[in-house]
Amino acid sequence: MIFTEPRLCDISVATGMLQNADGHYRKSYRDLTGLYADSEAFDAILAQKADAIAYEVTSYTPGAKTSDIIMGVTRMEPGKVGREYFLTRGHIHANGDRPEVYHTLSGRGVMQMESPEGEVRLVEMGPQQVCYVPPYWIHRSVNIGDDDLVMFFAYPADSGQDYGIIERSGGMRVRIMDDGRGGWVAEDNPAW
Ligand code: S6P
Ligand code: ZN
Repeated sequence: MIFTEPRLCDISVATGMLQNADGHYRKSYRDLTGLYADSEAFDAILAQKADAIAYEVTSYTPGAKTSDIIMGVTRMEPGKVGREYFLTRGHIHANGDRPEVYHTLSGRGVMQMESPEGEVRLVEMGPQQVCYVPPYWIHRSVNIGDDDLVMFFAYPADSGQDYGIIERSGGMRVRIMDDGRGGWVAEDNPAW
């Protein structure tokens, strides 16, 4: 039997990156066109920083099987598009029965989850809180804080990501908005 080699990866919380990673992807604001409700406010951001990094993911993939675990770090800038807090695109795992674990390292976020039938679960997370995202839940992270949101994640390597499930249904059922008092409120997404 051939054993997989162990791998030690440092996490730089300050830069929001996994060191000794073998995967790195970035999403610019331009890449997020169509994601937010307020298109005028989004155009104003594009005019300023279309190619700046909105969020980035560094990860380590030891193999491709269900029994392999991808681990990594997502770092997302703070900010809002109009009243809507910055977010990741969100997806369901293409193999829907694969779960995921998210651990907030710094910043404040909401793990926004939705079942394929439209049930909504919103879990606010701060440093050293861990959220278990069960199988079949669509998930995205939302940065509700004033600083970068840095989260460690781990999930089975053959999960895959299906982004179409959200695109086809006009986004997720609710949007996480500024409540005008420094907090957040979930408002129905009329496009859903
Ligand atoms: C993958 C896992 C994370 C996200 C990352 C970016 O299953 O949930 O690595 O990929 O947080 O989000 P998204 O929705 O753009 O892939
Ligand atoms: Zn995922």
